[in-house]
Amino acid sequence: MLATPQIMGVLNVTPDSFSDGGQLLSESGVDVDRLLMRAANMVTDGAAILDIGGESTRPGAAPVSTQQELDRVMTAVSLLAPRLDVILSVDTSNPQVMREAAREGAGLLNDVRAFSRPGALDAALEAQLPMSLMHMSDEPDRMQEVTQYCDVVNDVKAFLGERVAACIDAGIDRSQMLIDPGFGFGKTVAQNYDMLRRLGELASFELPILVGVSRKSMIGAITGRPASERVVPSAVLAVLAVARGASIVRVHDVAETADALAVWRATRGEV
Ligand code: 8Y7
Repeated sequence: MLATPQIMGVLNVTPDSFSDGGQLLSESGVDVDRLLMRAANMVTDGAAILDIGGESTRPGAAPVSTQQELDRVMTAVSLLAPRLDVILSVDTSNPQVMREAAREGAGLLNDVRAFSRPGALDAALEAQLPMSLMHMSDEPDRMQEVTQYCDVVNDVKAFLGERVAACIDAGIDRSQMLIDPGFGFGKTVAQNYDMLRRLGELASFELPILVGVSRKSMIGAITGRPASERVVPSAVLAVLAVARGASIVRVHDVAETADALAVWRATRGEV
């Protein structure tokens, strides 16, 4: 586990992500001034990692071509890598995007499909970067119909174990790997909360745990609030995730999460 929990700020260069889509991308492409401003603010607010995504994984989101995804992601990576002292994560399942981003200075590969696409393991092997293996039950369009688990935590652990093994078989070093139970990716509300309650059971992998719960529908289901009004409960869940072993929390609201983690650390005498 990393010494202190790290905040990963979400930077979507997509037209259609569920809570911040279209803010940094218009018809004419990536808005570089806004992107740089947003990214720099997140770093000032306490993000150690920025997660750049060029393809929405929201169910029903428009598929993007490799060229479109490359244009979006590479514009962001080449703009931010030389300017900000932060780890740039690329949220992609596309091996070509992984390769080019690594070449331009990306520092983490975040694949919600856990490097299952043809060529993805080879790209990760070449890149030699930290990589996040996330659980998702099926492709985004079908995942919410695939929520039949024997025991959600044990089944997610079995899946992650298989992906870790696949990475090792491909020649990738275990020290590069992070695991993520994939909150909201093919899980009912109850299963998501079960997973968070029992997050500590993932400690048996002895790998850093990444958690993304920020503004997700599991919060909307409890509070009845739209995505933009889920900031406080998102920060609460981020603290709980860290308290249960998460090393990295992926969030939209960096300053609020940093404050919440700071007061939580103070209660532990870690000021
Ligand atoms: C996660 C994620 C998203 C997550 C990791 C959203 C790209 C959906 N969620 N990556 N990506 N973990 N590793 O609500 O939970 O932001 S997209």
